[in-house]
Amino acid sequence: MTAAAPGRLTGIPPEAFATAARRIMARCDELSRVSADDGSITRVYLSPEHARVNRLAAEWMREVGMTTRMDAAGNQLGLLRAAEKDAPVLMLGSHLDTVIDAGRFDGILGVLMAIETVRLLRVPGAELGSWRSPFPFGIEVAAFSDEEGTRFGKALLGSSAVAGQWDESWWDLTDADGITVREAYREFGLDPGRIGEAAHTSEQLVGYLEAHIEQGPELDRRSEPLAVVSSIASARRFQLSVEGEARHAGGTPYDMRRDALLGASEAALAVERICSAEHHIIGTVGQLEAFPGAVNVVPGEAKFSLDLRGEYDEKRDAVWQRISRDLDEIMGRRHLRWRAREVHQAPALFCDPLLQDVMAQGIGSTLPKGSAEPVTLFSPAGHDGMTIGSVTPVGMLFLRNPDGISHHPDEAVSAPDVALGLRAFAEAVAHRGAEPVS
Ligand code: HGY
Ligand code: MN
Ligand code: MN
Repeated sequence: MTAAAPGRLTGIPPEAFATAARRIMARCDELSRVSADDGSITRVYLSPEHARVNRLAAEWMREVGMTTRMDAAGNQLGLLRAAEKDAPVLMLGSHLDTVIDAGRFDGILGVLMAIETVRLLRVPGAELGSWRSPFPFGIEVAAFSDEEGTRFGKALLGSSAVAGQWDESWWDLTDADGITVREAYREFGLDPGRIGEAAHTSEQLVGYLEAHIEQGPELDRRSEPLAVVSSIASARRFQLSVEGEARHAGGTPYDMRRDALLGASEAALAVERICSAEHHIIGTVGQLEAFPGAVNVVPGEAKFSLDLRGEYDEKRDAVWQRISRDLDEIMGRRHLRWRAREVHQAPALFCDPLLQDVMAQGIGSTLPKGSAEPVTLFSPAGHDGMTIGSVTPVGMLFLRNPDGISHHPDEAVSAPDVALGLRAFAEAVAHRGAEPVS
């Protein structure tokens, strides 16, 4: 294989990336054992599992010379200062929370790659045994606490606080047990009144870089290990309810039925039909429940979720209008009533051109000289950069996930790809370090 294009980190022996990759894989396994459920991975916001992984991440951050703190929103942060004390920081990170029955790498890989990047790039500080950033900016690693929104339905709570975007109405969101965000904060040892302290200003940040597994099959299909991310899909999430009439499953003729579950089922098929005909528009009904839920009762009520994403906010919203019109027709024909409550919305995030460029240069340093331009992919999956992008430029790196399965225990990444990804990510940071700070 011809030598890779020269990077900035020529002083780091290739085996250092392989060693770090092995450490990352082992720690992904270790974190996967911190779960609310035996035999599967579920770790939600402000849970005992959240506290335990924060402690582990903090230990690993200190191990590479960072000072650590948990912020007012439960995010675990590590800081490697620059020589100049009040210098801004380049934030690296991802999230440690998971969906239900999750994989081992979604979010977790990016946090651990950020920590290992600090280990690779740090230089001795002024005091004996201390370390500092070699760049005119510090490096802050963020292990965000709630990217998925699994517990309270609203996603990106942790990074929204860091972006100074906390919405007071979120304190009253409740989990499946009726516990509010406010109560969960207090139980976790956080003071809701101090949430504003988690906010970072644009002046404090140089940018945000995140490495993440691709949560789709593109890289696997192209036999490519890495990609630059061009943009992150916008998101809207709804909880919908359908009202019909509960009746006897045997004695009720079909022409008298107002079956809410059939209305919701037709709605789910309409979502698939409408979205699958569009480019980069994705609609999913992930939850569906019938009430009263007895085998011998025609369902009088049904509740279901809708996760709607699009590359462009406007197009996503136009598709939501079309879906709504179809629901009016379906429910009207079945003599049902429907309503929708929006529980989450985040605009599309277009990655910063400079950070896309340094990420491409980072990947280029892992490719043989004269290779084609690195792959660039749109991310239909959401990420914390969607909120952080409101205060600072964002760049992302995707790593190949064989078959692309994610939000599932079979989610995977290979150690060699992690070593390559770590080289590319660290190179991207070094390339950013060679650019003007602001
Ligand atoms: O749902 C998403 O796209 C992300 O994985 N939270
Ligand atoms: Mn996820
Ligand atoms: Mn994720």
